[in-house]
Amino acid sequence: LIPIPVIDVSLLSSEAELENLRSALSSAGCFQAIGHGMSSSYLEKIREVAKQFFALPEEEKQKYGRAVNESEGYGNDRVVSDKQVLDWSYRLSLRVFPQKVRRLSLWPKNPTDFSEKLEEFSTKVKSMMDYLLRCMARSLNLPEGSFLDQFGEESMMLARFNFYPRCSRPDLVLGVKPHTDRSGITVLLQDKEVEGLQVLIDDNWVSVPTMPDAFVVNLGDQMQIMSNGIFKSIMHRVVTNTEKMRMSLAIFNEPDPGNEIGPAEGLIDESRPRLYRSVKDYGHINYKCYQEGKIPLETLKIADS
Ligand code: AKG
Repeated sequence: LIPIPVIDVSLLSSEAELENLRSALSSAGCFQAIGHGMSSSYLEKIREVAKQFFALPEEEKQKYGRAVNESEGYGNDRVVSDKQVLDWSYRLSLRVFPQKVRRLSLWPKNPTDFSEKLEEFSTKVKSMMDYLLRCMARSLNLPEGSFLDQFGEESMMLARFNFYPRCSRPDLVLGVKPHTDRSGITVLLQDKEVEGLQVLIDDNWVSVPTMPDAFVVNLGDQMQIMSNGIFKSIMHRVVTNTEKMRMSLAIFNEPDPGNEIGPAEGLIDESRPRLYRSVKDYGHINYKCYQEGKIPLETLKIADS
């Protein structure tokens, strides 16, 4: 059994926990974060507003329905081809940062405290992510801001509420197909009780156990680029379940698409040549590559490296 690393965020001022962080991200590319300062009763409130929203009648939820070719709003898997097996899920995706890009008309009015709770939660998650990005740089002996500065003041954060209904044929359909995140870093609040998330470690799909008060932190493609391939962007998927429905909330954080990002200078030397070229708006490249059936990170690799 391959265990998923657990990192205590409150201990990251110690060299020993920093080393655990470096090791988790360079081997697994993910970890469960505890000691982050958000209480179980607080996390319960976030889960509660999500649950209340998904429990609304379909026509009420459709008021926030996603338009064709848009990424924000409520709906199912986006259709990109007639051969596609659709993911077995309902999603509500909302951009939360920078504040000016919020489309508040898509933020549910019901439950009435939805917006307030999302605003508060995403602000807390943002400050935890900023801290983790500083720790990640320190764990590689880089200046603290090496990654955070590349994200910039206007880093883009998207919240995605996922609802996976029961499914009679888990052998035929997934909740989310295998993918790596295009983000730099993703923080996921899993369902309290129902497992479903699996990560690919050493060619094995490993179930991420539920830990009610922990966040799953996944590294995305853009941190693999910035760390010059030292940190891994984790491949993951969600399986379906005949017995129980499942919910999760993912917060994706990616660098300001106007910023050029690339491997941190301190991570390039003769023994470790530069693996990736610098890039702007990786999200766009990522989307195009998926449509064309290419692996996005491969297209940015420098030849002979
Ligand atoms: C996604 O929203 O991209 C996920 O991977 C969701 C993971 C989960 O539901 O645990």
